[in-house]
Amino acid sequence: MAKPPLPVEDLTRLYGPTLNYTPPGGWTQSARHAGDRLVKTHCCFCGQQCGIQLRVRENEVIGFEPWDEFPFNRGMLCPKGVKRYLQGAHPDRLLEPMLRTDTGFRKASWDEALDLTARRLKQLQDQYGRDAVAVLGGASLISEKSYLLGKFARLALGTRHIDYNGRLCMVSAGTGYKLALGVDRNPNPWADIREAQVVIVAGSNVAECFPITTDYLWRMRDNGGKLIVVDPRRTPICRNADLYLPVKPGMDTALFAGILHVVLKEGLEDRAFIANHTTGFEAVEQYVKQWDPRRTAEATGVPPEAIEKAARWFGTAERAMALHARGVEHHSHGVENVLAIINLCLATGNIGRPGAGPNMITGQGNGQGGREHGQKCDQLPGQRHIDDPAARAYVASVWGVEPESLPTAGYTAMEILEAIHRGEIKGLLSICFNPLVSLPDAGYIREALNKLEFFGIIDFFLSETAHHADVVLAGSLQEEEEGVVCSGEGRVIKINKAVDPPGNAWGDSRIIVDLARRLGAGDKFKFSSTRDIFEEMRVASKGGTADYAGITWERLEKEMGLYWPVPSEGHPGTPRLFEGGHFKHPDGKAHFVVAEVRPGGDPLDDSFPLHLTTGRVVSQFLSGTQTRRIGPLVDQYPEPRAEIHPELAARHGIANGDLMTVTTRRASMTLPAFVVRTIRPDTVFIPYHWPGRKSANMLTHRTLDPRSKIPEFKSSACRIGKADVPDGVKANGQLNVLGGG
Ligand SMILES: Nc1nc2c(c(=O)[nH]1)N[C@H]1C(S)=C(S)[C@@H](COP(=O)(O)OP(=O)(O)OC[C@H]3O[C@@H](n4cnc5c(=O)[nH]c(N)nc54)[C@H](O)[C@@H]3O)O[C@H]1N2
Ligand SMILES: Nc1nc2c(c(=O)[nH]1)N[C@H]1C(S)=C(S)[C@@H](COP(=O)(O)OP(=O)(O)OC[C@H]3O[C@@H](n4cnc5c(=O)[nH]c(N)nc54)[C@H](O)[C@@H]3O)O[C@H]1N2
Ligand code: SF4
Ligand SMILES: [Mo]
Repeated sequence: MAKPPLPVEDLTRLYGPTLNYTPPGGWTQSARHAGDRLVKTHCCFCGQQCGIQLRVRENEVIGFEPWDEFPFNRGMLCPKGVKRYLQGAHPDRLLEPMLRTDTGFRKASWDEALDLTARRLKQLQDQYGRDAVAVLGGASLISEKSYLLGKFARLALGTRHIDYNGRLCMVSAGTGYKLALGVDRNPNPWADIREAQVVIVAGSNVAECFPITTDYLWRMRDNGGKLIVVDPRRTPICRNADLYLPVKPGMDTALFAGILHVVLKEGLEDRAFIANHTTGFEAVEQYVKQWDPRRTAEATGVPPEAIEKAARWFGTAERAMALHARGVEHHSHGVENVLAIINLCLATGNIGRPGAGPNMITGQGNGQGGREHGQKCDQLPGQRHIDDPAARAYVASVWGVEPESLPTAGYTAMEILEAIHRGEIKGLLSICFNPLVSLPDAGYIREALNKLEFFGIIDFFLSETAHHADVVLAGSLQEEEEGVVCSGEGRVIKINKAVDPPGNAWGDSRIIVDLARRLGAGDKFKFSSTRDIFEEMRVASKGGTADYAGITWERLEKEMGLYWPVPSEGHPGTPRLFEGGHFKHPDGKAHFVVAEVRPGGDPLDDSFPLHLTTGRVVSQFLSGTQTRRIGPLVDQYPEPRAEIHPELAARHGIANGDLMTVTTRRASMTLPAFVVRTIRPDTVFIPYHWPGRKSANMLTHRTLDPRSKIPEFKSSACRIGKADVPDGVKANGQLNVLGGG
């Protein structure tokens, strides 16, 4: 029986983010004291994983210092990194477990909260079967926690259904790289970017989302290299671009087919590399024949001369790289987009060498490590496939169980929510995920959450999703437990513990281990520290693709990280993959895969004639649970605005700052207009970091890529209009009048 929903607007009022919080000493760091400790670790936010030193006084992180020696960022940090330390002692920090009541939440003891969680999950499994309960994880978690969570789902609950928020992030890239190259990791270390003669950045707002990569691109240009940017918006990195290709949202496969067409027509391909190190070239060659510059230009909105220029630069360079992020991956043909980029690199022999290769720019803090050790629905530790009998046998032997007892592959993140909506999944345990804000079609997601018979959440802030939970377990920030993450480069690095969780909050790993014991699986979870978990994870990954067998915490500290695979303790690690043209498929070759142009899942028509695309701004992070609480970050960009071109604005009589509505086939949203010349006139952009009626995900649709199961956040059909605003309501800063929470 579904439970009646609590009044969410009330909860938002009761438990919404504290915005007027000012830490003691103001928003700048407090003065240094003699007794302060410095802890070398990494930023908890994006996949760049910048080195940082946290300044700690007693049991509180009170500031930071740059860590100049860490080679990736050499002391540089972005606006989020320098403010991350303000989360630990924030007044909204959850300091004890909470149970839902008829009107909100009450504090509970750990015994009460954990007993209830274990009992309800077990009851639901007894009543409806093991797969009636699902687990959701996250790629901000250190790898020890994601390994633990995968084992927890398979052994303590015995459910097939565990997946994670990285499913919304870059699984299209992972799927494409596995299909073409046999491994889901970036081919190049970032230092290679500086060596490239040409770099294409496709679908990434590098300056706002990966600020430190900007520096690598600048150095590449200082060395004489050329930068090509592919984006429907002229984002800040375009100031340094030599060529800008204003692609229509959703049309990257066609654009890269067009570029490859020119490369082949002009004979710029690397025939020797293709012959010796690849398969499948002929089919791709045949397919791109139809994508001549004129047809490509019509489909993509990029002028034919620009397509030719990009092809010539890329095709004649000795070392060329193509970096891509969510702009090409968040599509129902995200895998095709990625494959089209890889095909271009393979055809020109740009891979396995310094300054040459396709590379995905990793989003989440542990976006890479989070998809290596078994919190994906189809995965066992070491990036092994759960359907592979040898992988099952090996991991089962490490865990001390029979291979047959391991569940098979389950649903992906969005499919789990759909199964909840259908009533097939009844119970959910979620950590490090805020699906109500971050999944598409938020109205549908809210309905699903309200149907759950039991919902437990582990977080350190009360996210909007947690408003729907029965139990909220007060977990830990990254700096409150010790472990490893794998940065976007493929470099495994050490996260050091700075402080204990405050109040009566617990480390996430302690919560999961304790739950496993209460579910009767204690003998398989005899961990007393995250180091114990790491040591087991090393063994479980041994021989897998992401082989950590030779990694020790001590080596990571001493060597400033290690690039996997590291099969033995004497092994130096593998910064650059595929050197000498050796690929990870059984035949040792790279595989060309035809990337066919397909329409998106929410096509434009007369009623919805514009593209809506969504993404980020520099000062906010993901669903905003963390950054919407940090005053100076909020001040930089307090609420969503819809970016539109002056021509489009004029057509609708909208001036900068006016309230406007954006309507899709699902919902309508009212927000201020941000009139800018830097966007295509047929495209609207809204950042997605806010909940409730400020949520861009009310508007997005649920179509998934059939292979990666990523949602199509980057392209919905919409129409716009000037908002019908009641007299007296001014636009700027007045959005709260129209849309709560
Ligand atoms: N400040 C900040 N930084 C972050 C994050 C954050 O939330 N805030 N999140 C981190 C995470 S998890 C991620 S995944 C990354 C995301 O990093 P990015 O992918 O760089 O960021 P997005 O804003 O999602 O989208 C990137 C760009 O894609 C463009 N785009 C939209 N549609 C298309 C299309 O069809 N084709 C092409 N070629 N481009 C298109 C958009 O205009 C946008 O400029 O950022 C990471 N870093
Ligand atoms: N429309 C639209 N939607 C998008 C995107 C888009 O571009 N457009 N981008 C998508 C992408 S790329 C991503 S990555 C997702 C992200 O979507 P989410 O993963 O839902 O976003 P987060 O804000 O990271 O939510 C994580 C939650 O976990 C908590 N948390 C963080 N670290 C820890 C930890 O160490 N332990 C515990 N216990 N909790 C933790 C935070 O407080 C937060 O409540 O959003 C996706 N949604
Ligand atoms: S670039 Fe990413 S990792 Fe570096 S400080 Fe900014 S958010 Fe943190
Ligand atoms: Mo992401």
